[in-house]
Amino acid sequence: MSPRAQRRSICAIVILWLIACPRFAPADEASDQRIAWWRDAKFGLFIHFGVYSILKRGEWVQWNEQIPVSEYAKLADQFNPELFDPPAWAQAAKDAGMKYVVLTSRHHDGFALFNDPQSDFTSVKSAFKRDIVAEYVKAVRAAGLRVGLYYSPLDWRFPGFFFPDLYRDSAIAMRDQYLRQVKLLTTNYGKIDILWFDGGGVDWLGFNGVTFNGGWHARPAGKHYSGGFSWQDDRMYAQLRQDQPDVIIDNRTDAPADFYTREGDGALGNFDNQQPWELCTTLAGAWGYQANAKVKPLDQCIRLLVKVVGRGGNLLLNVGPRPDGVIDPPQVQRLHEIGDWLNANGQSIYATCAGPFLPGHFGVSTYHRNTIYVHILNPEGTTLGLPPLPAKVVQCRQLDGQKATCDQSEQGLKLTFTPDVKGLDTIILLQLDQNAAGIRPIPPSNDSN
Ligand code: FHN
Repeated sequence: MSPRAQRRSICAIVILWLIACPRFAPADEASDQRIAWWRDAKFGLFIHFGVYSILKRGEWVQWNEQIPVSEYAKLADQFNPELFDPPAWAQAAKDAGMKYVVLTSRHHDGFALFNDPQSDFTSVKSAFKRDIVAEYVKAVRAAGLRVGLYYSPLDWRFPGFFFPDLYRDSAIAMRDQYLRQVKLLTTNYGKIDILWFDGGGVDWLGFNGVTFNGGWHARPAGKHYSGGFSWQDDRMYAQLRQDQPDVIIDNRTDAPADFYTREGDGALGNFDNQQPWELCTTLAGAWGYQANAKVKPLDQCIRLLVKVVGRGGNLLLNVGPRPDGVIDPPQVQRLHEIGDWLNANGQSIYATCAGPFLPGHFGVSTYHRNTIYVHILNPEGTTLGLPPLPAKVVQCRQLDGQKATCDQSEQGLKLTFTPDVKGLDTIILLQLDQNAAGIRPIPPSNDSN
């Protein structure tokens, strides 16, 4: 990014900060209240599980390999995760220091992990004969974690998804299923804290493409679907708010979102404390189970979590259990290691706000009331220069107990610290004489870049 563009983006952030309250400009008070627990939670477990797990080639295997719907449907007769142990899933999340879990209740292939009397393609009518969502919800709640359900309105079994105007009856049947199944999920399983929609909204219709004279091409960026079909998200949303008034939803339908999604390690993006957002990504490079998935290194996981939280977001980290229902042990081990780090350093993550030092080459910062946590991710030696801070630093210490000092002057702060031997994150606490929420964003100076 050119220095001019960087200045522009920093100015935009500063303006946003000036307009907004120190933490979030409430999109609306009700949404801000609904999502308060989620903003403090910071970290959740995503679970992609379904009949696709049997084939061990990810959750898009049906589309990627163009498996006919009738062929693919036979997988339900093989679906029998005999080691399915939802308390173990919940414990893995808890051991990781995660505060919520989001399970795919139905992905694009149409296989529902819950009971739907009007669908034969469900876990209840499969060889497994059990309502996975019911057992999952019970276990996650019992573990004291918040309950999330992923749901994909689109369903590859309906030609009306691909050609909503040509196969209008099929598209309407798909919408009827959407409205019916959301009703089932929000009335049959008690309190649901998060509904994570995926593959909804008009822009997914037609596979994000547009047909013309019998042809098809990708819809030009920014050009929305303009056909005659509607998901009727307003109907879904009215029903949702009635059945689960406190549930929070993401921005992947056309209904009002409580939080926004970024997807993949590469989508870390910019600092944004104006709208609640979450980065979802995989722990092992795959959403649905893939036999050759390699778990990401611990430092990559922890540093991503710190970078996300230091930009104002939450991290939703995904596992895809094996066909037998077990999360691969190396992934469970990694989750435990992340939890060990959060046990020691969680106060610099949970219930914090991003800033006031904006992200820079040095790393990021977070704060909680009158304590700033400077996360030094890329130490250069044992000192770090930070721009002037419009508050008095009354105490400076290193979270791991190692020696750290802070020299404050009108020119800025000079931190002297002991780099984290594991090279993960050196966290310096700066105790202020006031609440950090009143401090405007502080762009990185050259020293701290
Ligand atoms: O197509 C899906 C994909 O399979 C996966 O579920 C991700 C997770 O966010 N969402 C969609 C791709 O954006």
